[in-house]
Amino acid sequence: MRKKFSTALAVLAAPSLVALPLLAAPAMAAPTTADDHQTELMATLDELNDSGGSGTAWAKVEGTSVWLSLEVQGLLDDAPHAQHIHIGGTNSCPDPSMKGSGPGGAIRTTDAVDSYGMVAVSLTTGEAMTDADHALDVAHFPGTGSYTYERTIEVPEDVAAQLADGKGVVVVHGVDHDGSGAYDGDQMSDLDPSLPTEATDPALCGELVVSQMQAPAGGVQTGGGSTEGMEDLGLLVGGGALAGLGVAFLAVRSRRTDES
Ligand SMILES: [Cu+2]
Repeated sequence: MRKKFSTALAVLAAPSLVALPLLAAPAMAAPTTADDHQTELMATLDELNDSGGSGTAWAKVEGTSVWLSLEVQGLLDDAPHAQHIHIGGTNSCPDPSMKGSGPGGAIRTTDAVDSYGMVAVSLTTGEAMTDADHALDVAHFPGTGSYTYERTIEVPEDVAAQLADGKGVVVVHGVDHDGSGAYDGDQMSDLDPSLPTEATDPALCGELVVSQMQAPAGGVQTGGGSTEGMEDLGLLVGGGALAGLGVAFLAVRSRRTDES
């Protein structure tokens, strides 16, 4: 199921992008300058659409460099979970009880766009592109229901400034509404009509708020199978799984420095 799904998506990737005006980040006329100092943010990821999932996200913004870490549990297994930072709207998560246009009143991605806005950053794995055009690059999103994600991403200045301002919202997608164990059903996605709406409906949402808390220095809970869902295990070789996240952050930063 997973392979077939990914292959179909790869084939459809190019045309589907054209059909995604709602996801495109608006061009900013006069980009503001991101703060030079480091801002730390945190989001509690709450379930939408009774997804059964939960999670936490941490972010650090320094200039236009954004380090992100996600811990997610309880979503549909063996299925890709697109994940993004959305910016815009009221920079908030929708009321989980809002009635959407999906099956049985499920909230579809576009139903809540007034709340969380559009995709600003695609939280893909490995070296995959991270702009809004890659919002459905499903081959490069986590593929299990529980996973740990970590990546440092260069973002445009206006995006960094808004994130540092506490205006980012993390949204994780993919909900098995009917409990069949796969993305299926009659209703197609509001983002890509070739996909079931289950594949793109929002499952988790959390507002990235400025935090005084340090990102966990002793390492987040990277128990047993927490990395199984990563498409690219190389992502973790930098030490994220064993060393603390703070150490991993420094490692990533120094590697970046070496390369430049
Ligand atoms: Cu999204």
